Amino acid sequence: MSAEHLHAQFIRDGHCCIEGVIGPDEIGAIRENVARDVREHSILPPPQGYVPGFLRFNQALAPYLASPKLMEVVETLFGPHSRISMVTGSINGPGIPRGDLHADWPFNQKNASHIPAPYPDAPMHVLTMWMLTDFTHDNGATIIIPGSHRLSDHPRKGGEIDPRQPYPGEQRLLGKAGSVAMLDTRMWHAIAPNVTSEDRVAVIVRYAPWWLNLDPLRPGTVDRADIVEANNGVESPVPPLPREVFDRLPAEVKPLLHYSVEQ
Ligand SMILES: O=C(O)CCC(=O)C(=O)O
Repeated sequence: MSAEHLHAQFIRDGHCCIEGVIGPDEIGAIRENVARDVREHSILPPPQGYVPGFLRFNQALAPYLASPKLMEVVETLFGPHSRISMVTGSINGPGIPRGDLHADWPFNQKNASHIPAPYPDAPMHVLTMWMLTDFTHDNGATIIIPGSHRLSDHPRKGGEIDPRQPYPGEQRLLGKAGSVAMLDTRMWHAIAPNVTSEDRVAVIVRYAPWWLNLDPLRPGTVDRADIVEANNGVESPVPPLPREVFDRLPAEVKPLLHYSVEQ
């Protein structure tokens, strides 16, 4: 599918999927390499593996992070000078239960730093799901509600829509290993149960326009202290990128992460 078609689908449905970003010859080794480091550095216990700032520990995806088609869609949405805002290593292991439906930062109203609902109808942040195993119904392909990105709020506890319940029309983010799904972070989504005996392995990379203030995510900044820490916020931290990791990144990826290099 062309970048133009992917962009059109993203605008209409809130998501699209680029197939074959990582080729069949590379995917097996990358999956093993990523899974090992997610297990080693996870801040959550099994069946989940969750590593914020994953690029500090593992650069297996670095050659792909500025893939031309992906960047074409990101730049059509945000213009030039976009950034990678978060890189999270993720394993959803056997037995993981269904999660709550939610929108992601900066639209998630549970975060201390959020755009208050009713939020505007504009894409401002993209979640990309780098599928390192196939994403199937049984292994917990993410639950998504296509079209919900056009709504100005998301389900949450005590509200009209119970975030714990299945929602009419919900679908799954299915895809082959090596694919990269793109989601508008306003789109309602949830963790799905993994009922297989194998881990679902992924890296979640988020892309933001230069004008979105990422400091509330970044420990050590004034905005993190004043907006998040002072209010017991739940935002995942995005630690700075060590200079030696940045120096080894491919030239086309450096502009996406330059802002985040350790001072
Ligand atoms: O792991 C998944 O399938 C969903 C992850 C998710 O909900 C999130 O990162 O906000």
